[in-house]
Amino acid sequence: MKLNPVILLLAVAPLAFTGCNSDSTAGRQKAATQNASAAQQIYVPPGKLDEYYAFLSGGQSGSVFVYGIPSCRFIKEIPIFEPRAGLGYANNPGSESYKRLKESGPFWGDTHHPVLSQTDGRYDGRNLWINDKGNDRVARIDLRTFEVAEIRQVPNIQGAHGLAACLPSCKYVFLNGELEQDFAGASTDPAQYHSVIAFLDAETLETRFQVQIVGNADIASSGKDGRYVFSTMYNTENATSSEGMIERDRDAVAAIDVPAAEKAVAEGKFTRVNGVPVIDPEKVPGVLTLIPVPKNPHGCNVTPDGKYVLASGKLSPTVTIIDAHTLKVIAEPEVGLGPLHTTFDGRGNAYTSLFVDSQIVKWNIEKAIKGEPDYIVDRVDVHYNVGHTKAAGADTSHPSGDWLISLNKLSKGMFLPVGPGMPESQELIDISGDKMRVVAAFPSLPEPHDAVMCHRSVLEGKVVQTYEVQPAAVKLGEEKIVRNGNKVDVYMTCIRSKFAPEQFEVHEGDVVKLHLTNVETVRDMTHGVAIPKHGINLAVDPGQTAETTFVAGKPGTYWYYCTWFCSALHLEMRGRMLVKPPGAELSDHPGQVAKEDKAQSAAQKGTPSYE
Ligand code: RUQ
Ligand code: CUA
Ligand code: CA
Repeated sequence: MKLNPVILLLAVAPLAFTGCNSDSTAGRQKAATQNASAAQQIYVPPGKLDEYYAFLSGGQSGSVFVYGIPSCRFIKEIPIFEPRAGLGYANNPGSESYKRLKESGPFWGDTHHPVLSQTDGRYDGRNLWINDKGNDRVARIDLRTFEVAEIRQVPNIQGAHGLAACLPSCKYVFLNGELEQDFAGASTDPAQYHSVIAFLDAETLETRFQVQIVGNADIASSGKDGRYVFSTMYNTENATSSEGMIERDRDAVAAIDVPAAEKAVAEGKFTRVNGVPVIDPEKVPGVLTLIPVPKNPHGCNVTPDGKYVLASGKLSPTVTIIDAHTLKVIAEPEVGLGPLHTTFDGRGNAYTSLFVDSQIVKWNIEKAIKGEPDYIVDRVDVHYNVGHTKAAGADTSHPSGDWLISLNKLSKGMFLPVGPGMPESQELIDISGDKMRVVAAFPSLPEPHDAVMCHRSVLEGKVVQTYEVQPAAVKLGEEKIVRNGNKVDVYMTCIRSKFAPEQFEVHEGDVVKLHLTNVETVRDMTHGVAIPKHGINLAVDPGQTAETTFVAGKPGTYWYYCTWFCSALHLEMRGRMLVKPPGAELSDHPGQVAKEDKAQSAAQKGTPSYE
């Protein structure tokens, strides 16, 4: 029988339309409801604080980005290896931060792995460490001020990549050499190549000892009981070409017995290279164990209970589960394509980033060990090509189990196009239920590799409101100008809305050292001082003293002015540097301004005239 196509079309059309219609309406409604509930989850009303701090490494920006979670609001950039004029960091050649950075190496960095200090298996809110893969440095950030406290270049190492703290004590942080070289860094002969894992004093960042390995060391993670620390190695071939680096079917996880290494150092079983004791494990058995794992592993993560270390396969679709005490491989579950890093919820689940699949896969560790077929719990798509992933508190013994960040390498169409290059893309995933839920995406500067998230209670009461009075501080009313030949010290204070002295005189060519103390006693009253045509822009937080040295330029009037909007008299907050020709007579009026100024004396009594 032949059917009339028109009748057929009419017959099915209403059905088709209703079906389609109701489907899309329901679909849209469902999506809208889901979006609304996701929006509610991340909404933090104005004036309310986020629950978590997320510290994202800044990659080739050389810094650390601080975001609030769950709102995904950007709060601060901590400049470390690169100057940041806005914050007065390392941009004034005569300043302390500039000199310290210059002493440590070049003015750029490639930060990868932020590490928070712990006490008794919990974040303690004291220190944040970060490595610079580009110039083999480590920095320590003091979390009382969120500023760099130490920067140090590490000898005998190239491509200082993996960084972790030795748990449980955090006595050392250890740093992995990813790029092979000879000890002196002076040979081109591959037969001389090896890498070191460097153990640094966690406070001073001085290198205490190093362990030499043949091949390279990539990502680092510490056991929880003070015995072993672990590093993945993808170039056990010790090759110099990418083909050569993928020759072997298995590479390794290196386990270093830290007490055994300390004993070797105490017994003098080392060679001193560039001032650092280096242990050759071939000569001191027991210090290094190589555990074979599939081809070119990447991430290395110890479970919160300290039982297992997981090596993510990268070129193998597996994660290798190693007993962290016996160092035996106990399972190798398949998880998906391109596994890079693994993080934890504290409920027995692992979350592995899959670079090739652009997914986070959630899987149950014990089920995978027992070989139960349903060990994969859930998968969620991320956008796109995830590198690191980190759940809140996941490096401690007590993960929070609620939020996870996916640090994606490509954002493609996720944000408004800003040219051929696009911002980096992070996604926030709710992991509190059985199913994961992507609830937000947020851009950042290039390029976060790793992140660490801690609850705000960790830092409550730790972050200071104002700087403690520093020994070099200039006290209110004690401002002065001290001349010694062509060297001039200007001791200056600032407070809403005045610099004291409001003018000073120097000769052309004088070497002027400015000591500027912000004598405010309330949080957030930052002042800045810019000196036109002299390359000076400082930022000074309440209680802080900044110093910088410069050479006075051509004769003339140079108004120094406040760069941080601080009060209704912010624009009036300025003073004059009067540069006179060599030999001209100079006069000073230091002190008088500070003592007689009404705004200042009011502020001193705690009743500032301008808020
Ligand atoms: S590394 S993903 Cu330092 Cu994994 Cu970048
Ligand atoms: Cu001080 Cu503006
Ligand atoms: Ca290899």
